[in-house]
Amino acid sequence: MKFDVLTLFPEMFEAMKTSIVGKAIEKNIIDINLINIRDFSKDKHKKVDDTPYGGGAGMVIRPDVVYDAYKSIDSENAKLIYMSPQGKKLDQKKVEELSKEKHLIILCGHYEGIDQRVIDKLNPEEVSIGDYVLTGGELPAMVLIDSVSRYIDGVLSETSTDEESFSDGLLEYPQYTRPEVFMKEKVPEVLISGHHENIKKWRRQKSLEITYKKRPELLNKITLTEKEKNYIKNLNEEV
Ligand code: 4FN
Repeated sequence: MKFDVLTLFPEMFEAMKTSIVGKAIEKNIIDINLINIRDFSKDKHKKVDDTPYGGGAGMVIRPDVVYDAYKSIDSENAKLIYMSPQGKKLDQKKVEELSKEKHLIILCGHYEGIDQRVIDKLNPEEVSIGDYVLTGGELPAMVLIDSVSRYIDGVLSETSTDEESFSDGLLEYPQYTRPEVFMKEKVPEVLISGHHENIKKWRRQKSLEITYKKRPELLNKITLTEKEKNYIKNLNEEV
């Protein structure tokens, strides 16, 4: 999968070269190409922004520079995404959908944003990572690339993709490793038992319990068996 990122701060993406995403780049499973919008400035001082019409604080990125930067990419069969607080919130369903694309072009804003005319002309899909004020779209772009990359064949080891509890929409069951006793607290007995059927059942129940207690709204997005619905109902009656 190819990611072209249009940004004024390509150096920020260096952080991605470590981690699993970095490994996937080395293995040529994904290709992240950074396009510095500033390279398309026609100004002798490489200026890309200007003051907002109508007044107000800050600077706005010029539409012509963004348009020229976009036009430098071969966009045939590519999907354009604009990281923006005005977009639909990124969720796991959208991540899976985007992972099926061959080529994503990701546009990142900065300062007060990008001149609306080039946004309207390029008509990107707007995607947000959440409702908080940020200084730019670069961190959101990295969040999107990280989450989408995990879904591409060969990025993760086989077992982690089909066994992971968060791909089924539930929160994760608690994890334990050595030592067996930490500050007088023992690892749950069932996990040491070696009884795989019981371990599987215990983990599923813990996932249901934790999701119900901490993020009950997640349960509305998924289908549960009658047995599982009953298990949750019984959690209520215990307290
Ligand atoms: N942010 C809000 C309302 C109004 C403005 C902002 C804001 C970076 C260029 C956009 C922010 C959050 C999630 C991109 C926020 C995201 C951005 C994102 C982002 C500089 C203009 C700006 C949501 C709090 C009501 C600045 C909220 N996902 N403006 O942050 O790019 O992708």
